Amino acid sequence: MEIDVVGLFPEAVEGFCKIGVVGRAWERGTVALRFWNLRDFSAEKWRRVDDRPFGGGPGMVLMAEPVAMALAAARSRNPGATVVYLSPAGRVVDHDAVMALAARSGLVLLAGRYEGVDERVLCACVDEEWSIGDYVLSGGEAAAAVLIDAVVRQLPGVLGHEDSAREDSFVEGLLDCPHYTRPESWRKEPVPEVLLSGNHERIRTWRLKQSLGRTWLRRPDLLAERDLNAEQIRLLEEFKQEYRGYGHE
Ligand code: 9WO
Repeated sequence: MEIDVVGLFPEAVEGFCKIGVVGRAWERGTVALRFWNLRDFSAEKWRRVDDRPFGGGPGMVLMAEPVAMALAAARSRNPGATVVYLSPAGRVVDHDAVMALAARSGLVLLAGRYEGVDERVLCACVDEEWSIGDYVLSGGEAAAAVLIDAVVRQLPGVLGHEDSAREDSFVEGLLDCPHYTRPESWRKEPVPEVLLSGNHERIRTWRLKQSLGRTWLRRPDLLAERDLNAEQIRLLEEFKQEYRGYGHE
């Protein structure tokens, strides 16, 4: 898969893409990443790419021509790519959206700044608008980095043994279970003994029970969307009884 990032601070996204899972996928060639600075496509003095909004109002707006030229340059390297504008007005990304984007041949991600981008170039050159959540950021770069991370993780072979992707509890529609590592006792707090038992079946069911219980407590909306199997129903009931047994509501 090929991903191009276009914006005023592409180096911010590039730095993020050099580490961890995305960095390894880039090194291995599972994903090709390119970064384009809008200022390199300015025809104006001082590499200007923004100007005051028509109709008045605060801030500046990114001009259409540099954005169009940068997107064209990116698309010339990434033909057939979907051009995505990261914006609070976009459809909010969820797991299904990540999977759909990961199936595309390529993505060109446009990260805006200031008050936004001239609407005419958005209409002419952008295929889809996506948001990472209902809040306003200072620019689209952080959102582009989040989207790249979520999408690249889903590319074949990226997460080492494929199970990791499937076990990503969100794939199951459940929140993750708690995790522990050394020391066994930290500030007098122990690790749950089941995790030290070496009994893999006990550990599996404990982790599933914790995922179900956490989802029930923190994100009941996720539970409402899915059918639980007999084991999951039993484990969740056990969790609820134990939780109420501790005097919780
Ligand atoms: C600024 C603003 C202020 C009040 C109400 C709505 C607003 N929208 C914007 C806005 O979109 N400003 C931009 C900065 C221009 C486009 C890039 N920027 C941005 C992207 N802010 N927040 C995002 C973003 C992207 C993806 N997911 C969530 C937020």
